[in-house]
Amino acid sequence: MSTNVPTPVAPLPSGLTPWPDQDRDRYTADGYWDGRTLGRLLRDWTDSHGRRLAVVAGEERLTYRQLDQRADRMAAGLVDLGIRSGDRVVVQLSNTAAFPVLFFALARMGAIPVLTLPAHRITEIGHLARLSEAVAYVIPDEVSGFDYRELADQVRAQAPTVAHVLVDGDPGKHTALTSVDGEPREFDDPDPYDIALLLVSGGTTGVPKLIPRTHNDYGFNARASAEACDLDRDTVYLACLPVAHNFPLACPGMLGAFSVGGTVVLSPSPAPGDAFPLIEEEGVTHTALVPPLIPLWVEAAQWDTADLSSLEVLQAGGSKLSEELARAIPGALGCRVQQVFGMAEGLLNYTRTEDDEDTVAITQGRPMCADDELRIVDAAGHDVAEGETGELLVRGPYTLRGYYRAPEVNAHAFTSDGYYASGDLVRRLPSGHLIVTGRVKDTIDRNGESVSAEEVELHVQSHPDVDRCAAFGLADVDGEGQIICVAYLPVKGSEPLEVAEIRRFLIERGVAAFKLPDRLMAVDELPLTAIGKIDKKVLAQRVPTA
Ligand code: OOB
Repeated sequence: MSTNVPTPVAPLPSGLTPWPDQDRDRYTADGYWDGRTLGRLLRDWTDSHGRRLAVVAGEERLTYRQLDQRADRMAAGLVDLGIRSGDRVVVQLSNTAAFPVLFFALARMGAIPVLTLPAHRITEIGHLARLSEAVAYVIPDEVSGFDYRELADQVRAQAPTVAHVLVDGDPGKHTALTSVDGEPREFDDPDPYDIALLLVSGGTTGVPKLIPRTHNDYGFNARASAEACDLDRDTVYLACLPVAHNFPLACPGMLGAFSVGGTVVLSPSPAPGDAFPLIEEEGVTHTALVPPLIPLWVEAAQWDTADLSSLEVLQAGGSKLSEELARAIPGALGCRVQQVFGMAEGLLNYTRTEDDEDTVAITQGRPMCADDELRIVDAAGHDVAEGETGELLVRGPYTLRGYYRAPEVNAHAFTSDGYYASGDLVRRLPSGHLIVTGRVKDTIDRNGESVSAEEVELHVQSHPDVDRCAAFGLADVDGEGQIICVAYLPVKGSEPLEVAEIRRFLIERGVAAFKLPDRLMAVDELPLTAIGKIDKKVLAQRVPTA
């Protein structure tokens, strides 16, 4: 949807598009925004839970007090290096103790982390470092055979503002993160109404955008999430997705667990071989996965002897969880499932503990906050009838009003009255729960008909020889529009499928002719994005030319 009117409020010098004054006053008066910076929050949590265990990462175990002190020392070290309040720092750490220490150190001295993911490479990091004019880049030394110190050389060549490369581990010719250490001292608190961090947008098309999140809105995001998900001081949260992603970071994730005095366990990866022993040893109660990873856990749990009985909730979010998998999780993993439909831009939807089994299996949850304002609109921007499908628009106390340094994008990604156009197609049940039915742009334009990729996927997936699949459009070499291509993972031991057979199968199900796949390709893996969603861009590139 687009009403081609630019957002009315101009960005601040920091790059934040602020909420209009009346919303700012309302969110503050209602207590959503409590005026505390993220650095202050850690101080307050330490005052309440100082001796409790905050972080487990490899051999390291930090209490709240130790985390607080290490953040203070690193904040002083960053300032001693010449990094100032408001400077941007590209952070690309894996799930190690250095992440929370650096995160709070930056929050304390007011520099702004640009939170990238371990799988990002020069295309993304170079772009984000230039866009943010970052002064520093923080990396691990080497992970799974990939040397980030070499990537840092490329980044510096592309982004001359990057004056410091700080390495968690062996620094080589760069600077060791452990040497960033100074005598603790108090700094002026940054403005809680201004940017605390920049998140990378999750889109799988085009270059990533940066999403400014303020101290006020992100603190609320974490606190309210912890409440919606019933976390308490006995919560042991396992971050097995990359912790720099919004989902494991604050939905409720690491920050949500801290907000109630719980413990955060950082896993080097979401592989069952890494995660299962941690669940057993640390008594993990909550964790989060993207749906493409869940079948691996379900399968591994059948033979793995690790005791997973402490696990109470598996959160599934980031892409659509099939109803079938949602219903299989409790039996396979011995825990409840919670669906999370969220976005780095803000809005979060959760299924709740009190929701019945069907609601949890079929819906992607309902908004976290009573003041999340949602509209569901048609292509012309008009509200659809209740229960109908349309694009989700949203504004509220933790949803952005503008991307960072992106006036052209902002001109069509927001309505003139500040709603963010999510690009997600949803319908709403009378209970307020949402069902995500696809992306506005994830449709295939075939002979003038617009075909929903998700609908094709649901039909193809019901074939007994298809384990999982992804549908996408490819340019029609003989015509104007696109053809429908489906890549599928075959069920183990099944015979190869011909496209004619899948077309016959869909016709028997009563599917209209214009929705039938034109090409079918068997694959041994579905490529994933940096956070683990199916990457259709890469799939489309892998289709052999016919
Ligand atoms: C999460 O955040 P992002 O920014 O990586 O991606 C957001 C997009 C949404 O706009 C939607 O298209 C898709 O990912 N998505 C889902 C979904 N959750 C996210 N699509 C269908 N079903 C779901 N449950 O992915 C994210 C952020 C916070 C919490 C959880 C996920």
